[in-house]
Amino acid sequence: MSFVQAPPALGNQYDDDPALRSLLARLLPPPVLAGVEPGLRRMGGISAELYPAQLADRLSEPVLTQWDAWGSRVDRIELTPLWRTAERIAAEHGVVATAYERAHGRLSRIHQFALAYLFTPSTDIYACPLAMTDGAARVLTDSGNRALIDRAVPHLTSRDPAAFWTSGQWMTETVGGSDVGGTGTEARRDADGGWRLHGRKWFTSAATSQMALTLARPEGNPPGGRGLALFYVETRGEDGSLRGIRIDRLKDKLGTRKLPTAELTLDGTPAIPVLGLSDGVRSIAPMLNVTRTWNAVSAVALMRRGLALADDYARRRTAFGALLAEQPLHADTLAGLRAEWMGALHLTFRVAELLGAQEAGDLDDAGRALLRVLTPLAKLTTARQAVAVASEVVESFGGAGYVEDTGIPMILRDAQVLSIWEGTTNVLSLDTLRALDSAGGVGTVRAEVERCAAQVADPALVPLVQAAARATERAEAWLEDAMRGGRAEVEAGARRFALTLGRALEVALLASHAQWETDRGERDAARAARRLAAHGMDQVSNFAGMMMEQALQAEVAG
Ligand code: MFK
Repeated sequence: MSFVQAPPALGNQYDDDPALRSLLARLLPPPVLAGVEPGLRRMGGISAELYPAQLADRLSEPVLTQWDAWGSRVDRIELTPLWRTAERIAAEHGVVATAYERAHGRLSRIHQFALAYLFTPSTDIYACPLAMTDGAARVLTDSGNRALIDRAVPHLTSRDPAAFWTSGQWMTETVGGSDVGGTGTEARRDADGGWRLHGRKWFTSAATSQMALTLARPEGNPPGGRGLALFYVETRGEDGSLRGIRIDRLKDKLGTRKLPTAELTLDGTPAIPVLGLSDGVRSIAPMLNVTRTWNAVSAVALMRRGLALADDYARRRTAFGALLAEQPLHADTLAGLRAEWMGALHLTFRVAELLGAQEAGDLDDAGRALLRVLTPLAKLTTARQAVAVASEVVESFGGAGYVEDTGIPMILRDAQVLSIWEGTTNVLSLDTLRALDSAGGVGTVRAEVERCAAQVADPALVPLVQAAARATERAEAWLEDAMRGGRAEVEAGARRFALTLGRALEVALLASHAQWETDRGERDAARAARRLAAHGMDQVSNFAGMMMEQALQAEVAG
């Protein structure tokens, strides 16, 4: 009889995740935790149940039909079966609605993002339309545009699958996804005094949404981001046909292949200005900050999925006479990945905590500044971690990880998008500089690291928060020095600078949580925090030192 390897399997993804449960036990008072836990456990069960369906659905992809048999242009997109299921589950379980119902006040974002974290890995990136739906609900609610709020927000935040709408976020054009100020779509007045959009959107995720927020330049406006305006679009008329929109094709992407990402031509699309006729980039920014938080949640969720599978496999797979889980080097490798995921989890949920407090009107100026800075830092840091962790997860399965029908390669392909969409690592590093500028400097981050350090007393944890504080100080010193060299020098180092701050925050937040766990006799977070700190934080002085060494070597050689 030949040997057959048992595949990895998943249990309830809430019960099996002590790091999430420990985090929620600290963040949520016992009555709130008791109230939300049954729903989280249900979602953890759904996540495990959907995983085999996700594997079975592996090869199906959305299909665009542009013409019917008789020559009429129809532009219909057929979604994959799992996406249709995911839409129903998302609505019924309030994966967006929870944040707007605000049943737990300032803690509602923590509840919502815990649901999203459990929902995301088994639903083929259905988190993308949910992220944009959430962002659109936020922008519309904040806009004060009563007609649009009354029209759309009840749909975007509905728990009834029949009433639930998703929203697109159409920003990217052929000039690029980053330099949005170059948007070429024009908004022209029609005979009735309404607005019609004309242009080409080059990369629109979730083209099947009922509405979208998009940018266009009202005719006669100047170039650049300030000349753009934010518009609301309903994609289909009452008869179901697209309103002045042609779907030119679906994108052939490295990953997220279930997402019907499309190129669109807007040819007289009726649209309504959301918030005046200029400053479109500023108007859509709250949406970006919400979707970037979703991006971080998705990064943590994909890391968790990879690790859940790798951990389970390590307990089933024997090599060289022992289970992988019992082999010191394999166990050590997985422990390193676990530390990265746990650091990312704590940074991401700190953003969720602050966002919830802000939305509940419970955040002071310093808290708002911190949220503004932590949002790009969490997005860029966790996205890079997700790609690295997903790559190691593939390797932890050996050859099986490289074989498509194990479902493992999909994790890596999907993770790779997280550092690109919603702003690349470099764009987010520059946004961090912009955010620090408005927040009054690195002191915002330093204060957060100090807040964490003040909670730590265990002698094994104190050196970790001290190291995080030193890394933050070095980043601050680097910035001051680079600013003397000019803008180009600051921008050139912005990524190393931002990653230093992101990693220092992760270590500080994880260490302070570890103190809370230690007080309760648990050491998981302490082990992970030590490990994360050992992976390193400081990418500015190490780099500066390396450059100096290279310069000296070149001088000696010369
Ligand atoms: C799985 C879940 C994830 C969900 C995935 C969804 C997939 C969807 C696929 C996509 O749609 S990806 C496309 C997303 N596109 C981006 O993320 C754009 C990336 N580029 C940037 O973020 C650029 O930095 C930016 C477009 C903002 C630069 O444009 P500008 O016109 O050069 O901006 P400028 O002049 O710096 O800023 C304009 C105003 O906006 C300023 O305010 P003021 O007018 O008051 O001075 C900025 O402070 C403000 N602003 C910019 N970014 C902000 C912001 N305010 C708050 N938060 C921000 N993040």
